[in-house]
Amino acid sequence: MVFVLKNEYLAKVYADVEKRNPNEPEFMQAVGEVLECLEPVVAKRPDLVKTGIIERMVEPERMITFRVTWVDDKGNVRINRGYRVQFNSAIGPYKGGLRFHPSVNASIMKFLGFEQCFKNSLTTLPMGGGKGGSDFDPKGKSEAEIMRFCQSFMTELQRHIGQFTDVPAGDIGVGGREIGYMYGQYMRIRNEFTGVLTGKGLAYGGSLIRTQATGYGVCYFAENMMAAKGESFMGKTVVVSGSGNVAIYAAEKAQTMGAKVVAMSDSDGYIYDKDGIQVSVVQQIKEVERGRIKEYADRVKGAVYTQGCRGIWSIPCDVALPCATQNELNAEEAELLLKNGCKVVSEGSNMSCTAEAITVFLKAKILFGPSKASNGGGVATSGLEMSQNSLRLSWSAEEVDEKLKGIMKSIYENSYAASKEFGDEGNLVMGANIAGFLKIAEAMKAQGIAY
Ligand code: NDP
Ligand code: 2IT
Repeated sequence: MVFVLKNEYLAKVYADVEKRNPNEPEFMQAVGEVLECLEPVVAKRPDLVKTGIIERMVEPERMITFRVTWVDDKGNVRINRGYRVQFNSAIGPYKGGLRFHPSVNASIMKFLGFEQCFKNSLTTLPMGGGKGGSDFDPKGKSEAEIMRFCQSFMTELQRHIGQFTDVPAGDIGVGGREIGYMYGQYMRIRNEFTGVLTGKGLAYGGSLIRTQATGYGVCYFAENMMAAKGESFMGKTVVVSGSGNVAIYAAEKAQTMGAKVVAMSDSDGYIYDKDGIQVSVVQQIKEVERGRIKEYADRVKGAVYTQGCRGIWSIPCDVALPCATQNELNAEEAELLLKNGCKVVSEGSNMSCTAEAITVFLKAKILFGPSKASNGGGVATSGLEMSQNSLRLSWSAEEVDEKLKGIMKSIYENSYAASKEFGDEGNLVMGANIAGFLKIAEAMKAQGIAY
Protein backbone atom coordinates (compact mmCIF):
# COMPACT_ATOMS: atom_id res chain seq x y z
CA MET A 1 0.00 0.00 0.00
CA VAL A 2 1.47 3.36 -1.00
CA PHE A 3 -1.01 5.33 1.07
CA VAL A 4 -0.27 6.45 4.60
CA LEU A 5 -3.30 5.80 6.77
CA LYS A 6 -2.28 6.81 10.28
CA ASN A 7 -5.84 6.84 11.49
CA GLU A 8 -6.80 3.38 12.77
CA TYR A 9 -10.40 3.62 11.65
CA LEU A 10 -9.46 4.60 8.08
CA ALA A 11 -6.80 1.89 7.93
CA LYS A 12 -9.48 -0.64 8.88
CA VAL A 13 -11.89 0.67 6.25
CA TYR A 14 -9.12 0.30 3.66
CA ALA A 15 -8.26 -3.23 4.80
CA ASP A 16 -11.92 -4.26 4.66
CA VAL A 17 -12.35 -2.86 1.15
CA GLU A 18 -9.22 -4.70 0.05
CA LYS A 19 -10.51 -7.95 1.49
CA ARG A 20 -13.86 -7.60 -0.18
CA ASN A 21 -12.40 -6.56 -3.54
CA PRO A 22 -9.38 -8.78 -4.21
CA ASN A 23 -7.26 -8.16 -7.31
CA GLU A 24 -8.71 -4.73 -7.99
CA PRO A 25 -5.65 -2.44 -8.02
CA GLU A 26 -7.28 0.56 -9.73
CA PHE A 27 -10.24 0.55 -7.36
CA MET A 28 -7.93 0.28 -4.33
CA GLN A 29 -5.82 3.14 -5.67
CA ALA A 30 -8.87 5.39 -5.96
CA VAL A 31 -10.15 4.41 -2.50
CA GLY A 32 -6.71 4.76 -0.87
CA GLU A 33 -6.26 8.28 -2.17
CA VAL A 34 -9.63 9.42 -0.85
CA LEU A 35 -9.21 7.76 2.57
CA GLU A 36 -5.77 9.34 2.98
CA CYS A 37 -7.28 12.77 2.35
CA LEU A 38 -10.14 12.18 4.81
CA GLU A 39 -7.93 11.95 7.93
CA PRO A 40 -8.61 15.55 9.04
CA VAL A 41 -12.34 15.10 8.33
CA VAL A 42 -12.56 12.02 10.52
CA ALA A 43 -10.91 13.99 13.33
CA LYS A 44 -13.42 16.85 13.04
CA ARG A 45 -16.59 14.92 12.23
CA PRO A 46 -17.20 11.95 14.55
CA ASP A 47 -20.87 12.05 13.48
CA LEU A 48 -19.89 10.88 9.99
CA VAL A 49 -17.86 8.03 11.46
CA LYS A 50 -20.71 6.98 13.72
CA THR A 51 -23.18 6.83 10.85
CA GLY A 52 -20.81 4.68 8.77
CA ILE A 53 -20.77 7.16 5.89
CA ILE A 54 -17.30 6.22 4.68
CA GLU A 55 -17.89 2.44 4.80
CA ARG A 56 -21.12 2.97 2.90
CA MET A 57 -19.48 5.19 0.31
CA VAL A 58 -16.82 2.65 -0.69
CA GLU A 59 -19.46 0.01 -1.48
CA PRO A 60 -21.40 0.59 -4.74
CA GLU A 61 -25.16 0.76 -4.27
CA ARG A 62 -25.58 -1.59 -7.20
CA MET A 63 -23.34 -3.26 -9.76
CA ILE A 64 -24.78 -4.85 -12.87
CA THR A 65 -22.86 -7.08 -15.26
CA PHE A 66 -24.45 -8.52 -18.34
CA ARG A 67 -23.76 -10.51 -21.47
CA VAL A 68 -23.65 -8.60 -24.74
CA THR A 69 -24.09 -10.83 -27.78
CA TRP A 70 -23.64 -9.46 -31.29
CA VAL A 71 -22.87 -10.73 -34.77
CA ASP A 72 -19.80 -9.52 -36.70
CA ASP A 73 -19.67 -8.82 -40.44
CA LYS A 74 -18.57 -12.38 -41.18
CA GLY A 75 -21.57 -13.81 -39.38
CA ASN A 76 -19.65 -14.95 -36.27
CA VAL A 77 -21.42 -14.70 -32.92
CA ARG A 78 -19.37 -12.53 -30.55
CA ILE A 79 -19.70 -12.16 -26.78
CA ASN A 80 -18.61 -9.26 -24.59
CA ARG A 81 -19.29 -8.29 -21.01
CA GLY A 82 -21.28 -5.15 -20.20
CA TYR A 83 -21.16 -3.26 -16.88
CA ARG A 84 -23.02 -0.53 -15.06
CA VAL A 85 -21.82 0.43 -11.61
CA GLN A 86 -24.43 2.55 -9.83
CA PHE A 87 -22.19 3.87 -7.12
CA ASN A 88 -24.00 6.54 -5.17
CA SER A 89 -27.35 8.30 -5.67
CA ALA A 90 -27.51 10.39 -2.49
CA ILE A 91 -27.36 13.73 -4.30
CA GLY A 92 -28.98 12.89 -7.64
CA PRO A 93 -29.49 10.21 -10.28
CA TYR A 94 -26.43 8.09 -11.08
CA LYS A 95 -24.43 9.91 -13.76
CA GLY A 96 -21.24 8.94 -15.57
CA GLY A 97 -19.80 7.71 -18.81
CA LEU A 98 -19.60 4.42 -20.68
CA ARG A 99 -16.17 3.13 -21.69
CA PHE A 100 -15.61 0.66 -24.53
CA HIS A 101 -12.04 -0.62 -24.33
CA PRO A 102 -10.53 -4.13 -24.16
CA SER A 103 -8.96 -3.34 -20.77
CA VAL A 104 -12.36 -2.74 -19.10
CA ASN A 105 -12.91 -4.90 -16.00
CA ALA A 106 -14.64 -4.63 -12.62
CA SER A 107 -11.70 -2.83 -11.01
CA ILE A 108 -11.59 -0.12 -13.68
CA MET A 109 -15.37 0.31 -13.65
CA LYS A 110 -15.39 0.67 -9.87
CA PHE A 111 -12.50 3.13 -9.69
CA LEU A 112 -14.21 5.27 -12.32
CA GLY A 113 -17.61 5.02 -10.63
CA PHE A 114 -16.18 5.82 -7.20
CA GLU A 115 -14.30 8.90 -8.42
CA GLN A 116 -17.32 10.04 -10.43
CA CYS A 117 -19.33 10.49 -7.20
CA PHE A 118 -16.87 13.05 -5.82
CA LYS A 119 -16.40 14.76 -9.19
CA ASN A 120 -20.12 15.14 -9.74
CA SER A 121 -20.59 16.45 -6.22
CA LEU A 122 -17.94 19.11 -6.90
CA THR A 123 -19.68 20.35 -10.06
CA THR A 124 -22.35 21.94 -7.82
CA LEU A 125 -25.05 20.14 -9.87
CA PRO A 126 -27.39 17.47 -8.45
CA MET A 127 -25.84 14.30 -9.87
CA GLY A 128 -24.92 11.00 -8.21
CA GLY A 129 -22.09 8.84 -9.50
CA GLY A 130 -21.94 5.83 -11.81
CA LYS A 131 -19.92 4.36 -14.63
CA GLY A 132 -20.28 1.59 -17.18
CA GLY A 133 -18.97 0.11 -20.34
CA SER A 134 -17.69 -3.04 -21.92
CA ASP A 135 -14.50 -4.90 -22.81
CA PHE A 136 -15.55 -4.51 -26.46
CA ASP A 137 -12.67 -3.21 -28.61
CA PRO A 138 -13.94 -0.67 -31.17
CA LYS A 139 -10.59 -0.69 -33.03
CA GLY A 140 -10.83 -2.23 -36.48
CA LYS A 141 -14.61 -2.70 -36.31
CA SER A 142 -16.80 -1.64 -39.21
CA GLU A 143 -19.50 1.01 -38.84
CA ALA A 144 -22.16 -1.72 -38.97
CA GLU A 145 -20.41 -3.76 -36.25
CA ILE A 146 -20.21 -0.70 -33.99
CA MET A 147 -23.92 -0.08 -34.54
CA ARG A 148 -24.92 -3.67 -33.80
CA PHE A 149 -22.78 -3.77 -30.68
CA CYS A 150 -24.23 -0.50 -29.36
CA GLN A 151 -27.76 -1.76 -30.00
CA SER A 152 -27.16 -5.05 -28.26
CA PHE A 153 -25.48 -3.28 -25.31
CA MET A 154 -28.49 -0.95 -24.92
CA THR A 155 -31.00 -3.81 -25.23
CA GLU A 156 -29.87 -4.86 -21.76
CA LEU A 157 -28.76 -1.51 -20.29
CA GLN A 158 -32.14 0.16 -20.97
CA ARG A 159 -33.82 -1.74 -18.14
CA HIS A 160 -31.45 -0.21 -15.59
CA ILE A 161 -31.39 3.47 -16.65
CA GLY A 162 -33.77 6.42 -16.97
CA GLN A 163 -33.72 10.22 -16.86
CA PHE A 164 -34.40 10.21 -13.09
CA THR A 165 -32.50 7.00 -12.32
CA ASP A 166 -29.22 6.79 -14.20
CA VAL A 167 -27.99 8.87 -17.13
CA PRO A 168 -24.93 7.48 -18.98
CA ALA A 169 -22.69 9.40 -21.41
CA GLY A 170 -19.42 8.89 -23.32
CA ASP A 171 -15.90 8.01 -22.20
CA ILE A 172 -13.01 6.20 -23.93
CA GLY A 173 -14.30 4.56 -27.12
CA VAL A 174 -17.75 6.11 -26.77
CA GLY A 175 -18.42 9.41 -28.55
CA GLY A 176 -21.26 11.00 -30.47
CA ARG A 177 -21.58 8.11 -32.92
CA GLU A 178 -22.01 5.46 -30.24
CA ILE A 179 -24.35 7.64 -28.15
CA GLY A 180 -26.52 8.07 -31.27
CA TYR A 181 -26.82 4.32 -31.87
CA MET A 182 -27.53 3.65 -28.20
CA TYR A 183 -30.12 6.42 -28.02
CA GLY A 184 -31.86 5.07 -31.12
CA GLN A 185 -32.11 1.63 -29.56
CA TYR A 186 -33.39 3.05 -26.26
CA MET A 187 -36.20 4.83 -28.09
CA ARG A 188 -37.06 1.75 -30.14
CA ILE A 189 -37.49 -0.35 -27.02
CA ARG A 190 -38.99 2.16 -24.60
CA ASN A 191 -41.02 4.32 -26.98
CA GLU A 192 -40.03 7.49 -25.17
CA PHE A 193 -37.99 10.56 -26.07
CA THR A 194 -36.20 11.53 -22.90
CA GLY A 195 -32.83 12.79 -21.72
CA VAL A 196 -31.60 9.33 -20.75
CA LEU A 197 -28.13 9.79 -22.28
CA THR A 198 -25.97 12.90 -22.57
CA GLY A 199 -23.51 13.75 -25.32
CA LYS A 200 -26.39 13.41 -27.78
CA GLY A 201 -26.27 14.97 -31.26
CA LEU A 202 -27.51 18.54 -31.53
CA ALA A 203 -30.42 17.45 -33.73
CA TYR A 204 -31.94 15.27 -31.01
CA GLY A 205 -31.46 16.94 -27.66
CA GLY A 206 -27.69 17.38 -27.32
CA SER A 207 -26.09 20.48 -25.86
CA LEU A 208 -23.77 22.87 -27.62
CA ILE A 209 -20.24 22.71 -26.15
CA ARG A 210 -20.70 19.20 -24.65
CA THR A 211 -18.20 17.79 -27.19
CA GLN A 212 -15.61 20.39 -26.22
CA ALA A 213 -16.49 20.65 -22.53
CA THR A 214 -14.04 18.27 -20.86
CA GLY A 215 -11.00 19.58 -22.72
CA TYR A 216 -12.06 23.21 -22.34
CA GLY A 217 -12.73 22.64 -18.66
CA VAL A 218 -9.27 21.16 -18.10
CA CYS A 219 -7.81 24.41 -19.45
CA TYR A 220 -10.22 26.64 -17.52
CA PHE A 221 -9.22 24.79 -14.36
CA ALA A 222 -5.51 25.20 -15.13
CA GLU A 223 -6.10 28.89 -15.86
CA ASN A 224 -7.79 29.30 -12.44
CA MET A 225 -4.81 27.67 -10.72
CA MET A 226 -2.36 29.86 -12.64
CA ALA A 227 -4.37 33.07 -12.14
CA ALA A 228 -3.97 32.69 -8.37
CA LYS A 229 -0.21 32.98 -8.98
CA GLY A 230 -0.53 35.83 -11.47
CA GLU A 231 0.13 33.47 -14.39
CA SER A 232 -1.77 32.36 -17.49
CA PHE A 233 -1.46 30.11 -20.57
CA MET A 234 -0.05 33.04 -22.55
CA GLY A 235 3.34 32.08 -24.01
CA LYS A 236 3.48 28.69 -22.26
CA THR A 237 4.67 25.46 -23.87
CA VAL A 238 2.17 22.65 -23.37
CA VAL A 239 2.24 18.87 -23.79
CA VAL A 240 -1.10 17.05 -24.15
CA SER A 241 -1.17 13.26 -24.06
CA GLY A 242 -3.83 11.38 -26.00
CA SER A 243 -5.57 12.56 -29.16
CA GLY A 244 -9.17 11.66 -28.39
CA ASN A 245 -12.09 13.82 -27.38
CA VAL A 246 -10.57 15.31 -24.23
CA ALA A 247 -7.07 15.81 -25.66
CA ILE A 248 -8.22 17.52 -28.87
CA TYR A 249 -10.31 20.18 -27.14
CA ALA A 250 -7.77 20.72 -24.36
CA ALA A 251 -5.15 21.37 -27.05
CA GLU A 252 -7.47 23.68 -28.97
CA LYS A 253 -8.36 25.73 -25.90
CA ALA A 254 -4.75 25.95 -24.66
CA GLN A 255 -3.75 27.39 -28.05
CA THR A 256 -6.69 29.83 -28.01
CA MET A 257 -5.53 30.98 -24.58
CA GLY A 258 -2.11 31.81 -25.98
CA ALA A 259 -0.07 28.64 -25.38
CA LYS A 260 1.87 26.51 -27.85
CA VAL A 261 0.99 22.81 -27.74
CA VAL A 262 4.05 20.92 -29.02
CA ALA A 263 3.13 17.26 -28.52
CA MET A 264 0.18 14.83 -28.59
CA SER A 265 -0.04 11.03 -28.60
CA ASP A 266 -2.10 7.88 -28.95
CA SER A 267 -1.46 4.44 -27.47
CA ASP A 268 1.18 3.71 -30.15
CA GLY A 269 3.38 6.80 -29.95
CA TYR A 270 3.64 10.58 -29.93
CA ILE A 271 4.18 13.47 -32.29
CA TYR A 272 6.34 16.51 -31.64
CA ASP A 273 5.78 19.69 -33.61
CA LYS A 274 8.06 22.50 -32.52
CA ASP A 275 5.97 25.02 -34.45
CA GLY A 276 2.83 24.13 -32.49
CA ILE A 277 0.40 21.31 -33.22
CA GLN A 278 -2.21 22.09 -35.87
CA VAL A 279 -5.30 20.85 -34.05
CA SER A 280 -7.38 20.81 -37.25
CA VAL A 281 -5.00 18.23 -38.74
CA VAL A 282 -5.31 16.05 -35.60
CA GLN A 283 -9.09 16.38 -35.82
CA GLN A 284 -9.10 15.31 -39.46
CA ILE A 285 -6.96 12.24 -38.66
CA LYS A 286 -8.67 11.18 -35.42
CA GLU A 287 -12.27 12.44 -35.61
CA VAL A 288 -12.95 12.16 -39.34
CA GLU A 289 -10.67 9.35 -40.57
CA ARG A 290 -10.34 7.49 -37.24
CA GLY A 291 -6.65 7.03 -38.06
CA ARG A 292 -3.43 7.00 -36.04
CA ILE A 293 -1.51 10.02 -34.69
CA LYS A 294 1.57 8.84 -36.62
CA GLU A 295 -0.06 10.18 -39.80
CA TYR A 296 0.36 13.76 -38.53
CA ALA A 297 4.11 13.56 -39.19
CA ASP A 298 3.41 12.49 -42.79
CA ARG A 299 1.20 15.54 -43.32
CA VAL A 300 2.94 18.34 -41.43
CA LYS A 301 6.44 19.41 -42.37
CA GLY A 302 8.90 19.49 -39.47
CA ALA A 303 6.77 17.26 -37.21
CA VAL A 304 8.41 14.13 -35.80
CA TYR A 305 6.74 10.85 -34.74
CA THR A 306 8.26 8.62 -32.06
CA GLN A 307 7.04 5.11 -31.33
CA GLY A 308 5.99 4.47 -27.69
CA CYS A 309 3.45 6.77 -26.04
CA ARG A 310 5.15 7.27 -22.66
CA GLY A 311 8.11 9.10 -24.19
CA ILE A 312 5.86 12.15 -24.47
CA TRP A 313 6.75 13.12 -20.87
CA SER A 314 10.41 13.62 -21.84
CA ILE A 315 9.46 16.70 -23.88
CA PRO A 316 10.18 19.93 -21.97
CA CYS A 317 7.03 21.94 -21.19
CA ASP A 318 5.61 24.47 -18.76
CA VAL A 319 2.21 22.78 -18.57
CA ALA A 320 1.38 19.05 -18.88
CA LEU A 321 -2.18 17.96 -19.63
CA PRO A 322 -2.46 14.15 -19.45
CA CYS A 323 -5.65 13.35 -21.39
CA ALA A 324 -5.40 9.66 -22.40
CA THR A 325 -6.02 7.13 -19.62
CA GLN A 326 -5.40 6.11 -15.98
CA ASN A 327 -1.87 5.78 -14.61
CA GLU A 328 -0.37 7.23 -17.77
CA LEU A 329 2.16 9.25 -15.78
CA ASN A 330 4.39 7.64 -13.12
CA ALA A 331 6.85 8.99 -10.54
CA GLU A 332 9.88 8.77 -12.84
CA GLU A 333 8.03 10.63 -15.55
CA ALA A 334 6.87 13.19 -12.98
CA GLU A 335 10.52 13.77 -11.93
CA LEU A 336 11.49 14.18 -15.57
CA LEU A 337 8.75 16.75 -16.16
CA LEU A 338 9.91 18.73 -13.10
CA LYS A 339 13.55 18.55 -14.19
CA ASN A 340 12.54 19.96 -17.56
CA GLY A 341 10.74 22.92 -15.97
CA CYS A 342 7.10 21.83 -15.80
CA LYS A 343 5.15 23.99 -13.31
CA VAL A 344 1.53 23.02 -13.93
CA VAL A 345 -0.27 19.66 -14.34
CA SER A 346 -4.02 19.53 -14.95
CA GLU A 347 -5.42 16.00 -15.31
CA GLY A 348 -7.81 15.43 -18.22
CA SER A 349 -7.96 11.65 -17.99
CA ASN A 350 -9.36 10.06 -14.84
CA MET A 351 -6.57 9.20 -12.35
CA SER A 352 -3.93 10.17 -14.94
CA CYS A 353 -1.11 10.10 -12.41
CA THR A 354 -0.04 7.21 -10.21
CA ALA A 355 -0.17 7.85 -6.46
CA GLU A 356 3.64 8.11 -6.45
CA ALA A 357 3.60 10.67 -9.26
CA ILE A 358 1.10 12.80 -7.33
CA THR A 359 3.41 12.69 -4.30
CA VAL A 360 6.26 13.96 -6.48
CA PHE A 361 4.16 16.90 -7.73
CA LEU A 362 2.77 17.79 -4.30
CA LYS A 363 6.22 17.71 -2.72
CA ALA A 364 7.55 20.02 -5.43
CA LYS A 365 4.56 22.32 -4.72
CA ILE A 366 3.79 22.85 -8.39
CA LEU A 367 0.19 23.56 -9.43
CA PHE A 368 -1.54 20.18 -9.60
CA GLY A 369 -5.18 19.79 -10.67
CA PRO A 370 -6.54 16.32 -9.77
CA SER A 371 -8.94 14.82 -12.31
CA LYS A 372 -11.98 14.87 -10.00
CA ALA A 373 -11.71 18.63 -10.09
CA SER A 374 -9.96 19.46 -13.35
CA ASN A 375 -11.93 17.22 -15.74
CA GLY A 376 -15.35 17.87 -14.20
CA GLY A 377 -16.30 20.18 -17.07
CA GLY A 378 -17.50 17.25 -19.19
CA VAL A 379 -19.98 15.86 -16.71
CA ALA A 380 -20.96 19.38 -15.63
CA THR A 381 -21.98 20.14 -19.21
CA SER A 382 -23.80 16.81 -19.29
CA GLY A 383 -25.71 18.17 -16.29
CA LEU A 384 -26.47 21.30 -18.33
CA GLU A 385 -27.68 19.05 -21.17
CA MET A 386 -30.04 17.34 -18.70
CA SER A 387 -31.35 20.74 -17.58
CA GLN A 388 -31.98 21.80 -21.18
CA ASN A 389 -33.78 18.51 -21.89
CA SER A 390 -36.03 19.02 -18.89
CA LEU A 391 -36.73 22.62 -19.86
CA ARG A 392 -37.35 21.62 -23.51
CA LEU A 393 -34.98 24.45 -24.45
CA SER A 394 -31.52 24.84 -26.00
CA TRP A 395 -29.02 27.34 -24.72
CA SER A 396 -26.55 29.09 -27.03
CA ALA A 397 -22.89 28.08 -27.15
CA GLU A 398 -21.99 31.30 -25.35
CA GLU A 399 -24.47 30.61 -22.54
CA VAL A 400 -23.21 27.06 -22.01
CA ASP A 401 -19.56 28.11 -22.18
CA GLU A 402 -20.15 30.86 -19.60
CA LYS A 403 -21.85 28.39 -17.25
CA LEU A 404 -18.98 25.93 -17.79
CA LYS A 405 -16.41 28.61 -16.94
CA GLY A 406 -18.37 29.51 -13.81
CA ILE A 407 -18.57 25.88 -12.71
CA MET A 408 -14.83 25.30 -13.23
CA LYS A 409 -14.15 28.40 -11.12
CA SER A 410 -16.42 27.11 -8.34
CA ILE A 411 -14.74 23.69 -8.43
CA TYR A 412 -11.36 25.38 -8.07
CA GLU A 413 -12.48 27.74 -5.31
CA ASN A 414 -14.32 25.08 -3.30
CA SER A 415 -11.39 22.67 -3.56
CA TYR A 416 -8.94 25.39 -2.56
CA ALA A 417 -11.10 26.51 0.35
CA ALA A 418 -11.39 22.92 1.66
CA SER A 419 -7.61 22.45 1.41
CA LYS A 420 -7.16 25.56 3.54
CA GLU A 421 -9.86 24.69 6.06
CA PHE A 422 -8.48 21.19 6.60
CA GLY A 423 -4.89 22.22 7.04
CA ASP A 424 -2.98 21.77 3.77
CA GLU A 425 -3.56 24.96 1.81
CA GLY A 426 -3.11 24.57 -1.94
CA ASN A 427 -3.22 20.76 -1.91
CA LEU A 428 -6.10 20.39 -4.34
CA VAL A 429 -6.03 16.58 -4.19
CA MET A 430 -7.03 16.84 -0.56
CA GLY A 431 -9.31 19.82 -1.14
CA ALA A 432 -11.24 18.19 -4.00
CA ASN A 433 -11.67 14.92 -2.14
CA ILE A 434 -12.90 16.61 1.01
CA ALA A 435 -15.21 19.12 -0.70
CA GLY A 436 -16.68 16.39 -2.91
CA PHE A 437 -17.06 14.04 0.05
CA LEU A 438 -18.76 16.43 2.47
CA LYS A 439 -21.75 17.21 0.24
CA ILE A 440 -22.49 13.51 -0.33
CA ALA A 441 -21.90 12.75 3.34
CA GLU A 442 -24.36 15.40 4.50
CA ALA A 443 -26.99 14.04 2.10
CA MET A 444 -26.46 10.44 3.21
CA LYS A 445 -26.62 11.41 6.86
CA ALA A 446 -29.85 13.35 6.31
CA GLN A 447 -31.41 10.44 4.42
CA GLY A 448 -30.82 7.99 7.26
CA ILE A 449 -30.06 4.29 7.33
CA ALA A 450 -32.56 1.57 6.43
CA TYR A 451 -32.65 -0.69 9.48
P1 NDP B 1 -11.20 8.83 -26.53
O1 NDP B 1 -11.57 7.44 -26.78
O2 NDP B 1 -11.79 9.91 -27.35
O3 NDP B 1 -9.62 9.01 -26.59
C1 NDP B 1 -8.77 8.26 -25.78
C2 NDP B 1 -7.33 8.62 -26.10
O4 NDP B 1 -6.50 8.03 -25.11
C3 NDP B 1 -6.87 8.09 -27.42
O5 NDP B 1 -5.87 8.93 -27.94
C4 NDP B 1 -6.32 6.72 -27.04
O6 NDP B 1 -5.37 6.21 -27.96
C5 NDP B 1 -5.68 7.02 -25.72
N1 NDP B 1 -5.69 5.81 -24.88
C6 NDP B 1 -6.77 5.11 -24.48
N2 NDP B 1 -6.42 4.05 -23.74
C7 NDP B 1 -5.09 4.09 -23.68
C8 NDP B 1 -4.14 3.26 -23.06
N3 NDP B 1 -4.50 2.17 -22.35
N4 NDP B 1 -2.83 3.63 -23.19
C9 NDP B 1 -2.47 4.73 -23.91
N5 NDP B 1 -3.34 5.54 -24.50
C10 NDP B 1 -4.62 5.23 -24.40
O7 NDP B 1 -11.53 9.08 -24.99
P2 NDP B 1 -11.73 10.44 -24.20
O8 NDP B 1 -10.88 11.50 -24.78
O9 NDP B 1 -13.18 10.68 -24.05
O10 NDP B 1 -11.18 10.05 -22.76
C11 NDP B 1 -9.82 10.26 -22.37
C12 NDP B 1 -9.73 10.28 -20.86
O11 NDP B 1 -10.53 11.35 -20.35
C13 NDP B 1 -10.24 9.02 -20.14
O12 NDP B 1 -9.48 8.82 -18.98
C14 NDP B 1 -11.65 9.41 -19.74
O13 NDP B 1 -12.09 8.66 -18.63
C15 NDP B 1 -11.45 10.86 -19.39
N6 NDP B 1 -12.64 11.70 -19.39
C16 NDP B 1 -13.45 11.78 -20.48
C17 NDP B 1 -14.55 12.61 -20.47
C18 NDP B 1 -15.41 12.80 -21.66
O14 NDP B 1 -16.31 13.63 -21.58
N7 NDP B 1 -15.21 12.11 -22.76
C19 NDP B 1 -14.91 13.38 -19.27
C20 NDP B 1 -13.93 13.29 -18.20
C21 NDP B 1 -12.88 12.44 -18.27
P3 NDP B 1 -5.76 5.00 -28.93
O15 NDP B 1 -6.64 5.62 -29.97
O16 NDP B 1 -4.46 4.52 -29.44
O17 NDP B 1 -6.49 3.98 -28.09
O1 2IT C 1 -15.37 10.74 -16.62
C1 2IT C 1 -16.30 11.52 -16.90
O2 2IT C 1 -16.60 12.47 -16.18
C2 2IT C 1 -17.03 11.29 -18.15
N1 2IT C 1 -16.68 10.38 -18.89
C3 2IT C 1 -18.22 12.13 -18.50
C4 2IT C 1 -19.44 11.63 -17.80
C5 2IT C 1 -20.73 12.29 -18.18
O3 2IT C 1 -21.75 11.83 -17.67
O4 2IT C 1 -20.75 13.25 -18.97
